[in-house]
Amino acid sequence: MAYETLIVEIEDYVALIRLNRPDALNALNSALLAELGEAVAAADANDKVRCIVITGSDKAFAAGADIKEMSEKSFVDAFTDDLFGTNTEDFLRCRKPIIAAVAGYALGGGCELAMMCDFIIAADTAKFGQPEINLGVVAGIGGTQRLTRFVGKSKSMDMHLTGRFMDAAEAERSGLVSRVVPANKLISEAMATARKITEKSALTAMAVKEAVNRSYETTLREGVLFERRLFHALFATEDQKEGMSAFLEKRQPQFRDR
Ligand code: CO8
Repeated sequence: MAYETLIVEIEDYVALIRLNRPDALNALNSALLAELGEAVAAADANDKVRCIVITGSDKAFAAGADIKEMSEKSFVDAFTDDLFGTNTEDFLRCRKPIIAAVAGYALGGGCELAMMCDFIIAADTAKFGQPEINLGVVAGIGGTQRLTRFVGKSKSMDMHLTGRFMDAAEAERSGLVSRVVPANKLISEAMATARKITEKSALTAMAVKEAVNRSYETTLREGVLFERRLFHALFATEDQKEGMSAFLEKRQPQFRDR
């Protein structure tokens, strides 16, 4: 399917979704957000996709929500249309693993989009920030909540109150990103990581995603119980038998997602 604001390629069971509004540093306008929702839902439903990578350009993952498009909105417009609410819920419905591969600016909604992915691989050029305060607003798709869980209250307050940017080294040090790679290796590293995930049982990968995400939604005790029940349930799958037999027989497992 052809998109106006995205480039989507599927290779080796990985869907690579590239945000493509170069003239606006991939600012997230309604057209892009709608297409991103469609592309992610299509990848989630596609048997030829087992992992998704979302990236931008060398200069910007995304410089935030599109300020030109937002600037004239009233409270009534934003509230009545549930501005960005539906996009967020659609995105979070995806059950397959999503990696954000971030080079350059990931600001405002761009930083929040990266944090809504399952993990972030950053180029050494990446810059993260929540500068909404400079525009007289706050983050709108989870920045105050997710960044705080990633990096703790003090750094999150610092980022949101000053609007400063965090470079890749600081982002790795503070737990926002899983690893930093040279900019010219970002896509190859992200794709290699995604391919590694595609070799696992897709069923088990979905269970991992559900269980880790549950840790954000619940108490430790409830989360651990949820995990234990998933662990028990996976003994009903062929992939558990295959995974454990393969280990004992000293061979690679052949998972069938059953
Ligand atoms: N919206 C619209 N256009 C943008 C945006 C944006 N967020 N960011 C950059 N652009 C445009 C610029 O207007 C410029 O266009 P033009 O050439 O037509 O004037 C072009 O991209 C290039 O930008 P610059 O000339 O400014 O490039 P610089 O290299 O000088 O600066 C910066 C790069 C530092 C990234 C700078 O562009 C900047 O500060 N951008 C705005 C960053 C920002 O404030 N982001 C937060 C936006 S608010 C937000 O995200 C709210 C979140 C709520 C939920 C989001 C859901 C999706």
